[in-house]
Amino acid sequence: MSTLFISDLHLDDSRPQITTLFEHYLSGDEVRKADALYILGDLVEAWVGDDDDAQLPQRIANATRAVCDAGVPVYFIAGNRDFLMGQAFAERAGFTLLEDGTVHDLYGTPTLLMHGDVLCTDDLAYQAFRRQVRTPEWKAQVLAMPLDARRALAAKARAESRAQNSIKHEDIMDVNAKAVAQAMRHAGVTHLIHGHTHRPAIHHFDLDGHTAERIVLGDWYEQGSVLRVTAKNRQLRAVRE
Ligand code: LP5
Ligand code: MN
Repeated sequence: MSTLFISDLHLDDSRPQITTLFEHYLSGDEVRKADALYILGDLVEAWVGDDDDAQLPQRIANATRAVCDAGVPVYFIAGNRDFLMGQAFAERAGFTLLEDGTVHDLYGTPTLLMHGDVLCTDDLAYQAFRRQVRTPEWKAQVLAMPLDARRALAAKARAESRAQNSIKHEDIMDVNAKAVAQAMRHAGVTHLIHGHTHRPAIHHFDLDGHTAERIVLGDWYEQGSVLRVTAKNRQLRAVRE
């Protein structure tokens, strides 16, 4: 009995070995015997729409659908790289889309699940960008553009983001402790799992007199990273071939 969490795979044609690792991991025993698999955002490097006819989205859909067909539910929370993913792809891929900030019960422990970007409140430029691109109007306008134009826009946004990240202080790109406490308080939980920052760790801290736990998932740039939760413990570890 275990529940698995992954995020920040950033699947992309430039890292074919990671796509293969993802496929192998999803077809292996650990996943096939799990109670559920959660993907907490940034599954791909850049999602330009559910109508993308490239090979990668199809491979992803095949991999996750096989997990769900094997009886293991797959849940997905969008990240800042795949916020344009919608219900059409979720249906093809057999997974359930969850709102960022959903609380699920894990073996008796209510746990807040997020991608993590909303917690980075010191990153004012990013939060302004996020507010702009997450409105239904902005998304509809972009999704109405031809695929090629969306791919070009995503490439521009990636280049701009990379340039800005290189001059931002590391601390600005981490979560803000007050935002973490506020989100947990608001959700009424002492446990939080998120990705985004690529700083895998299990943090313990005091939240209004209770011991709270925040687990940060790792990225899949060079190897995989998975959190395995059971009724007894939580194990954050690497995934390799
Ligand atoms: O993603 P990462 O790790 O580099 O940095 C994130 C934040 N950046 C982003 C931007 C994404 O990388 C862009 C890719 C989206 C692909 C799918 C969308 C396709 C449609 C096109 C969308 C425009 O999320 C970064 C944070 C960092 O995490 C740490 O938290 O700091 O935030 C920024 O870089 C935001 C910038 O500071 C401000 C905005 C830059 C983007 C400008 C877009 C311009 C688009 C082209 C216009 C002609
Ligand atoms: Mn992210």
